[in-house]
Amino acid sequence: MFDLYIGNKNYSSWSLRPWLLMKHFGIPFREHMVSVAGRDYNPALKPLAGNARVPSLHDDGFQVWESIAIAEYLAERFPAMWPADAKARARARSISAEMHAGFAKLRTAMPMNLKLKLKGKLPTAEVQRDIDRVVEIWEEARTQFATADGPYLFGAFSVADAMFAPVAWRFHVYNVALPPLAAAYRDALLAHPAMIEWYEAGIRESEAHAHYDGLAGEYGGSR
Ligand SMILES: N[C@@H](CCC(=O)N[C@@H](CS)C(=O)NCC(=O)O)C(=O)O
Repeated sequence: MFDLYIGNKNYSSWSLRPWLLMKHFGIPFREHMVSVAGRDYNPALKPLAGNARVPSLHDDGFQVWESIAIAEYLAERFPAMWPADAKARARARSISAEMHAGFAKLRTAMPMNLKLKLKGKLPTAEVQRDIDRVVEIWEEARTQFATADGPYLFGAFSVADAMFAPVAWRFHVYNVALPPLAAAYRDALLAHPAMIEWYEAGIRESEAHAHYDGLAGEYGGSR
């Protein structure tokens, strides 16, 4: 039996990734929520994961941590989590790894916080570079690799969509202007039933963390 340890749904973008993947593919799991406060890691989480962070997947007690490694572990059992075509699969892996390793400027300037209602502001040049790269990745996948099997990056929902899902919330909450293809893909992610389930649970949470909430004023909005 799988146990998935996640952080607060309002804030924990990394936790959303494996949670969404498991929900989309109908994999049964027990969900356990721990409090996260924007720390790089938390020694209190060490019993749950070697890296002292969430998400962490336990498979009958065996621990798998790091969102991309959790996705790979699951995909070994459920190969449909990656595109069937070898080149599409390779591209899906490249962009998933790029997401896992990069986009620090975007992540720092626009942390996931589902409760914020913002007007938005002009991104710095560095943040805009990250935004432009996300748009480029999405447009390339949708125009060169997507099959007719769905509105997601490679057609049917894959690990790559789970990896980019929190970015859809960021673009939405921080009011980032997107060209039409990227906007349509963002909207497809936001309309996913499991994304809606996560959002509705997230906005009901009462815990508040200044680290994430403090940005509301900067972007002309409120919590
Ligand atoms: N690279 C890790 C990042 C995980 C991470 O940064 N998790 C945060 C929550 S989103 C955490 O556990 N922080 C500890 C805390 O704030 O207590 C992954 O891909 O899973």
